[in-house]
This record gives sequence, structure tokens and C-alpha cells, in this order.
Amino acid sequence: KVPWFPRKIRDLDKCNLLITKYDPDIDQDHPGFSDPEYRKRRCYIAELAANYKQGEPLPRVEYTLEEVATWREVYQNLRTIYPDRACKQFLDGLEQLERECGYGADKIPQLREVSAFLKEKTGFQLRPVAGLLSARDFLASLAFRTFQCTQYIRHASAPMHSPEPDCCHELLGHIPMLADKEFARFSQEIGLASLGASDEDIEKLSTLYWFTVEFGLCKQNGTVKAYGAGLMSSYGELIYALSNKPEYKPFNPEEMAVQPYQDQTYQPVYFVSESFEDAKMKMRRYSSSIQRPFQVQYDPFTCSLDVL
Ligand code: H2B
Ligand code: FE
Repeated sequence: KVPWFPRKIRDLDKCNLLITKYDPDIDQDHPGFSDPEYRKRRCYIAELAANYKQGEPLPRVEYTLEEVATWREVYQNLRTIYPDRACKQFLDGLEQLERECGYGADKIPQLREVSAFLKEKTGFQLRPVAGLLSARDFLASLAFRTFQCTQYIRHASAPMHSPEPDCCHELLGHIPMLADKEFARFSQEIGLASLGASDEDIEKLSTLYWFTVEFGLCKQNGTVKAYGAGLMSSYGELIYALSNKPEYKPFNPEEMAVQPYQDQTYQPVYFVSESFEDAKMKMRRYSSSIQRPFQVQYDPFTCSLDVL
């Protein structure tokens, strides 16, 4: 039996299964656990996401001075190490965001503006999400060129690290790459491959996503550069990933899909692709090997799927 999957963009309102892992209300090791103000703030922002319906204007958050100070610290630190370490597509995207979308150290960009920017560049749009989503729901939204984006910020006591996605991770890590047409297509293709897939295949796709979109490296002009969002939003790991200390393996979806990974500390192994072209080609070959009794095609005019 084929698991349910969204057929039209409005169905994404139903793709909202949250995973409670690293929750500031439950996890004693979360930096915000013993800060009632922070937990209240998180509840308020979670509420905005929970009440959101497809097509509504994206909620705005008035960020506090403390939140902006956290953003500033993250932005300034990371911004200085990007030029030597980030791939070209990332740097291009970030420069456009700085020029055209108000990106900078002094204010946290609003999802509404960022979504409008992306829509013009690659057709991607954002929707707010309250926290870590199930892999199935997260990947399904990519099929509709929709990126589920958290809107809260990490706790002020730990600006250099967050155990869960936050707006620094989304806005600095993911958004610049989603402004690249080729990468946008790559992301949507992973999403399309996930629709109606078995739990086992979802697990594999989500591991692939991990080693590409989150922690991927690629060669450019003979040097290894980073493009993964987990790297772009972690000062320590971005330096570490390109330091020659970890193990590097060539891009190979079959191997990557079953490589164990962990989200507690730096990755012991990274996969390096020869180019985006190469990665996309190999991913396509992998995706088409996933067994499904139907084919899906995205219709951009109606933002819905044709299931054949
Ligand atoms: N949820 C949220 N909110 N942001 C993510 O970046 C994210 C997610 N990534 N759920 C997913 C899981 C990813 O790690 C893969 C697909 O499992
Ligand atoms: Fe991410």
C-alpha cells in the first residue's frame, strides 16, 4: 500500500508532523531548558507556524534586541569565513540576498521578504514550521518547491551551536543555495522521489539529504568547497570539514544512502562531488531506481502533481 502524499500545494497544511527531539521544554540538555522566558517565546513562535495555512501572508516576528544580538554574532562570525570556504553558488546567493533582500548583521530577515525573493529567483517559497519535521513531511514539501522554515532563534547562551534547526540555520545555511536554479531543481527532485515512498526509502533519501544538502562538499576549480547548510550555519564545523582531519569519500548515492550519521557532533565523514552537474546526474539515477507503482510529474501552473 502506498503511503499518503500531498497532491496539491494546499495539502502541505497536512504535512506538519513534528519530531520532538532537542525540545527546550523536554530536553534537559537544551540550552533553553532552564530559561522560562525563552520557552515562552518559543511557544509563541511555534503557535504562529501551527496556525499558518497555505496561501496566507507569512507571519512576521518582531525580534527582540537580544535575539538580534544573537543573529549578529552568528552572522559576523560566519560571514568572515565564507569567502574562502563556500562554493560559488552559495556566495552568489548570499551577495544577492545582501543587495536585494536586506541581509546583514543588524537585522533578522523576515520570512515574508525572503520568500518573495526566492520566488523570483527559483520559484521556491517558504512556509513557517514550528520545529524539526518528520523526514517524510519535510521532503514532500520540497516536491512543491516549498521550504519549511523555522522562525525562532537559538538560545543566546550558545550562538555558535544549535542542536535543532533555527532561523540562523535556515536563513544563512539553506536560503543562499535555494537562490540557485540548478540547486533548486536538485532539491525538488529529492522531494519528488520521496512521494509515496516506503519508510525504508524515506530513510535512505533522508540520509542522502543529510550528506548533500546539509553536509555536502564539492570540487570547484580544483579545490574542495562547502555547500551544505549544516556547515554554512556552524562556524566550528565549517572550518573542521575543510581541515583535512575528517575522512572524505567520493559522491556515490548508493553508499551515502546507508552511511550511518549522527547529529550530536561533527561528521566523521563527508562526501565530495566532482560538480553539481555530476551530483545531480548520479542522484537522478539513484531516484529512478526507487520502486514505485506510479510516476509523478509536477505541474508548475497549478502547483499540483500529475500522478501517472
Ligand atoms: N525539519 C525542519 N524544520 N528543518 C529541516 O531542515 C529538516 C527537518 N530537515 N526535518 C529534515 C528533517 C532532514 O534532516 C531530512 C529530510 O531528514
Ligand atoms: Fe537543514
